[in-house]
Amino acid sequence: MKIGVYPGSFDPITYGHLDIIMRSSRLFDQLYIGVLNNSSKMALFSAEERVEMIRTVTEGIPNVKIEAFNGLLVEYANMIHADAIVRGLRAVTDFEYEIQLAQTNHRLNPGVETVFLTTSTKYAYLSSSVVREIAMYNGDISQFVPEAIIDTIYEKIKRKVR
Ligand code: COD
Repeated sequence: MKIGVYPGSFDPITYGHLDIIMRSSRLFDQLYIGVLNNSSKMALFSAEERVEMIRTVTEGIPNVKIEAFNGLLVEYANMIHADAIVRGLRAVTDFEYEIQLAQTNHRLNPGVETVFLTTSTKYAYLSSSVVREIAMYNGDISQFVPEAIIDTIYEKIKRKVR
């Protein structure tokens, strides 16, 4: 049984993330989505809220399991017996960070490989921070995130800026 883990902040999940989830779920028997819960990284949504939003939008994908994790990714990957870490690449700007992360993780745990999926071109520009910024100014985010989580995003931002 091949196990993959797609880790990230997912603050919030976007169509770009969802595209990587759908495509990588076909490459593994079981795909874990690991939501980073480290307190050092300031997130708009709590880990529980991010997990819940991902659950909502991945309901139809049977081999996906969503969990929050703390600490080092390689330790989480070990715990769930992952064969590979999945990451998405949008542009060369992602590459420097991603290669450093992959090489560090491989150094820490040579038993887990990192595999990269290139973004679908229609989502190459998309990031969670773009979604947060547009929502902050009450802009239309419907082409960036699934409809089922749009209200949750606006409500959270309204409460934060008050
Ligand atoms: N199209 C394709 N891929 C995309 C898109 C898009 N539009 N948007 C994002 N992605 C990809 C990203 O490139 C990334 O691969 C993934 O989706 C998740 O993105 P984010 O931004 O939600 O998550 P990150 O990059 O902040 O996640 C960072 C980690 C949580 C993986 C990292 O910080 C981590 O592992 N932290 C734990 C501590 C640790 O082990 N550190 C490493 C050793 S120093």
